[in-house]
Amino acid sequence: MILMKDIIREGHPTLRKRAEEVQLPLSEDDKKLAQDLLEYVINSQNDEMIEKYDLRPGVGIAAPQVNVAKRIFALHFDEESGENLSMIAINPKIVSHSVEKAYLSSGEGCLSVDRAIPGYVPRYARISVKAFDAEGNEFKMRLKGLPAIAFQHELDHLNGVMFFDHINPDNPFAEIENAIPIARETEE
Ligand code: K1U
Ligand code: NI
Repeated sequence: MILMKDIIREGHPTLRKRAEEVQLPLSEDDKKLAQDLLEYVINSQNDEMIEKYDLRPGVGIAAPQVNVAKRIFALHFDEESGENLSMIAINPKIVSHSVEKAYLSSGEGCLSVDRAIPGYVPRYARISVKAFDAEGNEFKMRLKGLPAIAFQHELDHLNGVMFFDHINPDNPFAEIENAIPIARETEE
């Protein structure tokens, strides 16, 4: 089971590496890693598990964040979030994307970053993606809203990119052209 102690933090070199493609069919070790990543995000949205294991909530986590430089991540949005999406993504790719951008009006956070970094992070508003699941089956889907932003955040982790790399250093809250703001449910 993945715990906070297993998650590496900014400054660790693995977070800045391009992760390696995963060989298919998946090895048992890679399958276990993918399932452990998904388990972390599910547990981290459960109040009892948060309390018991001192977890930090997340909707996604990528293999490099547990110091494994492989192209695997997991995303989980429970029904309460209104999204109801749970996925393991192996060798994920963005096939096409909107011209329109989107950004979280509250900015982004990261399980590997222990400080608040203010600023807008421009992302594509809508993406068409493909990836393989833990059984090695290819799937394709379209994403928008918070799931699209989370997918791009996790894909960045596979390319050694951190969310704050995208923030305008001169004016973190500068208007982003042709972009829609997205408010989290907890926001007013
Ligand atoms: O990769 C990570 O560090 C996890 C990170 C990914 C992320 C997704 C979307 C926007 C920004 C960052 C998080 O999951 S941050 C926590 C979060 O966004 C969240 C947690 C619980 C409920 C709702 C949102
Ligand atoms: Ni992150």
